[in-house]
Amino acid sequence: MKNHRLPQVNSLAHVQEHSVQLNRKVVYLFLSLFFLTLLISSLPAQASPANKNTEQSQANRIIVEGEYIRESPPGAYATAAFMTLHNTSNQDIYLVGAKTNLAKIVEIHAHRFENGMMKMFQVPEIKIPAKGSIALQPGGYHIMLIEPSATINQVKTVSLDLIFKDHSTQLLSLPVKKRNMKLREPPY
Ligand SMILES: [Cu+2]
Repeated sequence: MKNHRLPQVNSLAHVQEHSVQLNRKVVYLFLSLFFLTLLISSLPAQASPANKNTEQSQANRIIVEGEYIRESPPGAYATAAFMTLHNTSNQDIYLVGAKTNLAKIVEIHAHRFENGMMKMFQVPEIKIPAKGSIALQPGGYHIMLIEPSATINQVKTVSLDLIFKDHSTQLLSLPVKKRNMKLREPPY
């Protein structure tokens, strides 16, 4: 009886061992796939602007002055950031974008007269001439924050990255300014 049962136990143990090995293989396969996915998804992040700043970066040639962000009116779909950009270099520099965690979409906008009305439109870039300055101000160039987070009105400053043509970035801390209704300024 004993002799007869022993091989069965051994065989069962063998099956268990085999299935443990198989499970390990499956786990390794999943881990490999997981890390491969992580690697692939991290590739665009490595190429992201934040890592590209060097001494010669365009971002380092730009001095930002008078930067602020407008308080967003209740239920508004957008608000805007304004500032003056000074180019200290001998070459034209282009602002090509901006980003912040507090808005879904960030665009560079300008204004033009259309049918007797001021209308804003998106532009791909703003040229900051060599040794010159450009003002982003209500009714002119502005950085449009579309679908801003409600948090904007509850914080004192908003972090915003300016992105230049060479992919270099400059991180700004913009104070949040209340809207002055008496001034009748253009909203953006
Ligand atoms: Cu706009």
